[in-house]
Amino acid sequence: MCTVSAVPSGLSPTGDQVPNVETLVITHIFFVLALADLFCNLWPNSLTARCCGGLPRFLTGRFMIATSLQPAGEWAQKEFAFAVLGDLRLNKRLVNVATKLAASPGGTLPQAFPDWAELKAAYRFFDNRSVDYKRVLQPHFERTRLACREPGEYLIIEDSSNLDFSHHPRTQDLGVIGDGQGKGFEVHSALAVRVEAWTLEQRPEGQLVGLFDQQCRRPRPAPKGERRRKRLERRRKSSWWAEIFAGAEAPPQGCRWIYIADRESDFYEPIDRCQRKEIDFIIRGFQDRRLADEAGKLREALAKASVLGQCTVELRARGGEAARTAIVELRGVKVDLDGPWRPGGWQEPLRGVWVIEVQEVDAPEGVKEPLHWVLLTSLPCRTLAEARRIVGRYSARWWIEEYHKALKSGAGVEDSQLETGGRLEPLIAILAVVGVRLLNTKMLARSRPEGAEARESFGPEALAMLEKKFGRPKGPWSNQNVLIATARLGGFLARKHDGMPGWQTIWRGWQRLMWMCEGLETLNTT
Ligand SMILES: [Mn+2]
Repeated sequence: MCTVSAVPSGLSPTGDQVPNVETLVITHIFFVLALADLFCNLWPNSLTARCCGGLPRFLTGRFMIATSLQPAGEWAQKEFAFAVLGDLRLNKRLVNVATKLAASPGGTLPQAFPDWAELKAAYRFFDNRSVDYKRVLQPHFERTRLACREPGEYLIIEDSSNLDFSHHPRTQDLGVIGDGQGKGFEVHSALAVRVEAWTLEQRPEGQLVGLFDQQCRRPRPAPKGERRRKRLERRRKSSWWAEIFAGAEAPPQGCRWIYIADRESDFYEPIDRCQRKEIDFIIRGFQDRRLADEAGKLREALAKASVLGQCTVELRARGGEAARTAIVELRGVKVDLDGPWRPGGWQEPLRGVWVIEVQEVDAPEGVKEPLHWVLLTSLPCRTLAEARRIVGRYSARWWIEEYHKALKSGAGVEDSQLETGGRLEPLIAILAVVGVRLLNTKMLARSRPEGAEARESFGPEALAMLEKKFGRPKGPWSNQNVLIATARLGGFLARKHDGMPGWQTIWRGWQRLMWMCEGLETLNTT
């Protein structure tokens, strides 16, 4: 389906832009096909090996993501047959188009469809308005949500990020982002991570399950001179947070979902939605809040709470400040919070919310803003051990930051060929799934550098290519050296002080590797 939607609606089969779009479509199909094969393969192996021991795969629930190198038709069937496009004929067409393109990933549309009638049908399909962002991603969401109903603990981390297309003046019909000057999209993602282990520092280690939800919007600027009441009535950015749970079934027994969001989401609606569905939450508070039934505010209650102890938080480099390990002091208190006013009246209080204050102590010199978090959570926080795990889980928010970086780099690799926002959206939907796969590879290279998942899933041809290009690695091919070699194809220098490769080089290298394998296959078959 990915494929399909990458050719946006409104495309004229005779229009000038057709060749461009074709190239783009094919390239991305190529990404998606190959990545789906490789990384889907990577993922269930490690999951089953790690958390499910010897259970047969069909019992673990992740069997549905397990695709090894399978024939194109089978793959397309699995990925796309269940997309809801409103018309079964469209599904049939979708599977057909994807199959054809999978079998001919290096070519153009006319090459994939030598028959003129079929080519016309493919263009008509791409033109169809039913093939949109949400529908492309729906099967992926459903698989993720189903996988999250297996017993275990899941972090569902939500955040938003901008895809900036300001530097493409020719692209029409984009949203307004940033300070109102930028143009592009706002992506709002909820990423599911399954917690599998805890480090000694009480930080969770886990496996990426997938996107629980994702929205892509082209925001319009707020009307000038809008009043507060009008603003509250309008559907605003803040109303999206945790909204995914409002219509969803609560998690089953033995299955814990912990919703994690930063202070953009503060505060009432997300907590209310989580409480109604008995979903745990850790949300960073933004403003001080009134307590219910008593005088006073949240910060005052925190100030009276006793200190539970200290722990450390790893901070990544940002805003010119280097990465550092912050030493923080923790306090916890349980409160009832007053409900805010919304059109229709005052809202019910939020009962029994734990609040943890995380305050950096002895911040090194030159640090402008010592770390200070106020976390609102459903998880009890009576002891230092409990508090440390809550802080550890909140720190796992960097998974989603890393994911958005992957998505931005992916969208940046080939962002210039489509000329309207509506055409770019389905392309972003495809890249969203590819980004999940790439993130998982990167995470495996980090958490299990010596693991063999990448070797198994890249397969002998890709490894032979890498070997031909860079020589045989000292040991066997591992998660880490496969990722590094792939990035080297994309321009990563891999010198001693270079650390791990960034997203740009990973994407570029991956793309090149796939083209090389394609060339090899062509040589071997002719
Ligand atoms: Mn944010």
